[in-house]
Amino acid sequence: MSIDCPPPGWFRAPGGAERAWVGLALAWCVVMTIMMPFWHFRGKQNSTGESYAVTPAQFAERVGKFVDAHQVGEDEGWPVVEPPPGGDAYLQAQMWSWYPILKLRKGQTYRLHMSSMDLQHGFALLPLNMNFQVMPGYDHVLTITPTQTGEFQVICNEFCGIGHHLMTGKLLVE
Ligand SMILES: [Cu+2]
Repeated sequence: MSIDCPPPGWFRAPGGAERAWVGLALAWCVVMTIMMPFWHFRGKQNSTGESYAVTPAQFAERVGKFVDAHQVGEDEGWPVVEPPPGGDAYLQAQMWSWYPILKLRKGQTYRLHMSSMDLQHGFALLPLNMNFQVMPGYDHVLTITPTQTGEFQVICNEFCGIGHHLMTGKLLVE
C-alpha cells in the first residue's frame, strides 16, 4: 500500500551548509573515480590482471615440479623453495595452507603464479598492505620485485571455512 502524496510545494532545494557538503561529497566522488584508472597505470602495487586457465590438478603438478627442482631447505616440515632470479615462482592455496615457503632475493624480479585447489582464498602479505584474490581455475601471475629483506607472513583474507584463521604461510627475502 502506498502512502499519500506529499502536499504540493514540499520540496526545498538544499542551501547554505547542506549545499556545500553535497558539493564537497560530489567533488570527492569525482576525485576517487579519477584515481582508480590513475593508480592502475601509475601505482606499482596494482596487478596487471594477467591470468590463465588452469585446473587445480594441472597447477598442483606445476607446483610439485617447481618444489622438486628448486627446494633448498625445510622449515617445520614445509619445503623452502628458492626460484631462480627472474624466473617463475609458484604458490598454492588450499584449505588451509599456503604451499610452499618461498625464498626470494631482494631486487630480483619474479613471476609469482598463484592458484587455489578448492575455493576462493585471499593472498595477503604482512606487514605490507597487499591483498589479492586467489581463485581455483585461474593461474594468476603477479610480477613482483621484493624491496625489503626479512620474513613475511602470508595470510588468507577470504573466509574459507573452519580453519581459515590457521591458513598462514611464509615468504623469505634475503
Ligand atoms: Cu583461505
